[in-house]
Amino acid sequence: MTEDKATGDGGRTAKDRQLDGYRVSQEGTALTTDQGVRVADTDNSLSAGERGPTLLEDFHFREKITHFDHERIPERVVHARGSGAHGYFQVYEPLTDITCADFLSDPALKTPVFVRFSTVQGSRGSADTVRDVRGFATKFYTRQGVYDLVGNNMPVFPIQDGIKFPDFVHALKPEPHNEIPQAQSAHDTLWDFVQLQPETLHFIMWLMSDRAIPRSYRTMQGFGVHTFRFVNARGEGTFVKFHWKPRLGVHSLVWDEVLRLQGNDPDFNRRDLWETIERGSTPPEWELGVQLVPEENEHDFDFDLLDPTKIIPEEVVPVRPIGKMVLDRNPENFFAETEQVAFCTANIVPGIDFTNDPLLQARNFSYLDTQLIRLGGPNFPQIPINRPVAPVHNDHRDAYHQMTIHRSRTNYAPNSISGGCPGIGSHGVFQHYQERVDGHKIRRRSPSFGDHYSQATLFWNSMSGWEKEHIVAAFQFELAHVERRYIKERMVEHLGLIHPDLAGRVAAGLGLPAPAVTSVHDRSSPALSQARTAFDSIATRKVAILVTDDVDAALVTAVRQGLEARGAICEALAPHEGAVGELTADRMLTSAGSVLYDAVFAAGGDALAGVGYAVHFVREAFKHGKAVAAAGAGLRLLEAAALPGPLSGVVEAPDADEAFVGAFADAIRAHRHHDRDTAAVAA
Ligand code: HDD
Repeated sequence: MTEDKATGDGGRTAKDRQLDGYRVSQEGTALTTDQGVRVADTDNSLSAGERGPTLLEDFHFREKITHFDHERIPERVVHARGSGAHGYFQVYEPLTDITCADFLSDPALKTPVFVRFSTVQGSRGSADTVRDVRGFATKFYTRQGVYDLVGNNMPVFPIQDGIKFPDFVHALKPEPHNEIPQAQSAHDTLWDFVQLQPETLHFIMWLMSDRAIPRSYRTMQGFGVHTFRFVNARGEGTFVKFHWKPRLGVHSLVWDEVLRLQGNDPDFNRRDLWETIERGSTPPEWELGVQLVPEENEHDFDFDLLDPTKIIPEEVVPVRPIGKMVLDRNPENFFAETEQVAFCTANIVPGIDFTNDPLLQARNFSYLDTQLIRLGGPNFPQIPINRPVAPVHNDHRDAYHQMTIHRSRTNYAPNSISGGCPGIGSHGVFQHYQERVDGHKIRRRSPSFGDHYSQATLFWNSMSGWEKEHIVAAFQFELAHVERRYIKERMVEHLGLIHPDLAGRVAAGLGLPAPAVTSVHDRSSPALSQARTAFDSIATRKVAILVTDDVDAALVTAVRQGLEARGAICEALAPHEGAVGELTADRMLTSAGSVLYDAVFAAGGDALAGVGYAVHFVREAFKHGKAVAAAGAGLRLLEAAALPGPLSGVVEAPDADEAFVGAFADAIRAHRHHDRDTAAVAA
């Protein structure tokens, strides 16, 4: 059982080796039917004469078309659009005092994982960069069976009880009469639901924040959302909340950039994940942290630990880092892996257990149920990507797509004919946490779930100035798309109960009166602000270098080398493909919008200032708060762009010396320069 140790076999995991058995290469093969019969012609169907009707006996034609006709499976009812990757998880130190989970017990163990990131509202073909929650689902292939941590990039959910999930999703999705809008929350039905269901409000604050428009899947947090339980070998429980923290910090796009990206590259987040893993130098990495609450402290908070619309502020219960996850291999086939992967919150292993969070309880039913229709029957755990690396033995039999040839003469328990096998083990078995449960059968929300405003206020209070600015703008944008005025008015009233400042500013944009001022608390949780995230690296940031044929190649090389040494990715963009002076263009300028990059360097030559698209490129990057630099002849492009100033993040110098490169890297490291958010620059 040591095959998953961190060393040996070229870093390949037990899951890799298992998947090998299913991988098929077409290289050097001849075309056959599904029955293995070699095919002579796949371009012309069998017909009665050259101009005659197609013959029914053309089994190759019929098989080919039939298979094609059945290629689609239902997309996920939510989280339909996603991207997956393989990797591993490694715990820092044994956690055996709090959990008997094997994969959390040995720092030398690399547990294989498959992660699927997703958007929630849109169809499979929708754009990546929309205002939405992102799914962050991790399948751990542990030696004790599959553990799924099916989380989101926001720590709270819009509803408290799973019975409201169909209502929320129906309200969120495109409206039923005309299926508009696609992958957008800015429409009447969503906001109608929100104004009537104030438990959504804390989540809505997150949704209106920049968390809903991540720069990359690699720069967003993940949360298990619910309070779960760790259980140790003595059967003692500890409440736990899971946090994934990205190594590169939590970074977002800006709204105008989001809108333009949807046209420039609808696959922006998917491509970013894929290309980063292919490049290999800085694989996506997260630290797993836990907030632990002893059972006896369950009622120490002014909210209910079982309420999934609440966080435990990190300042109250610190996040303890327990391990890291690295994603280092792309799937080989999107459908086989990313589309067919089936997560289920009920997939847990010894040492981890549920709580009575009513949302979690509903999820434990929903996920298995949805896979039955989506993947066509109860044998979906046998699909390669879903197979545990732990051995599977039970008396489940038959059903659609059974892949296993069970040799046993018995399929029931107890039996004597097969020696009682598979028998009940004594070691490593899953033991449910023995929680005492006592109560009347009722349909009623616990009064401890009743406060829907305090944590929404906490979130607002914790934001920096520019984050508040973005939240106000997001509310204005969304509510401006709502047709019914009374819905806007009700929303402004709710916002007044969150914070009068927020309500007043949103109301002003909508031409509505500010609601009467109510008193709200002034507590904050600084850890919630993205202004406090990691800004220590420019690794994987993409920099556009604008050049024309008369460019000074030495200048470009100096900057490029300086940035690449710090981990950035540079691309030279020129008005045409091919050779540009002594350089080679990586891309044609007009085929690449500034929104595809995190920073821009105007390198010149002299002709650059006359290229209209380059002027637009720089102005647009500036408008989106990105680092802008110019040296040598490139300075003239900045003059032509007439950027307002002085504002941060613009670096200019006659030569590209080390000080210039350092200053440019510092400007890139800041990610976005938000003092420009309101700068008057048209792009
Ligand atoms: Fe869910 C998919 C995350 C509440 C029902 N959910 C799904 C996925 C993620 C989440 C990341 C995509 C998994 C993948 O990549 O295949 N869902 C959450 C989180 C929730 C949550 C973090 C609250 C804390 N979900 C939730 C509720 C219900 C569902 C309350 C139903 C009662 N979710 C589903 C589903 C999906 C799903 C219908 C659709 C596709 C799938 O399961 O496999 O069963």
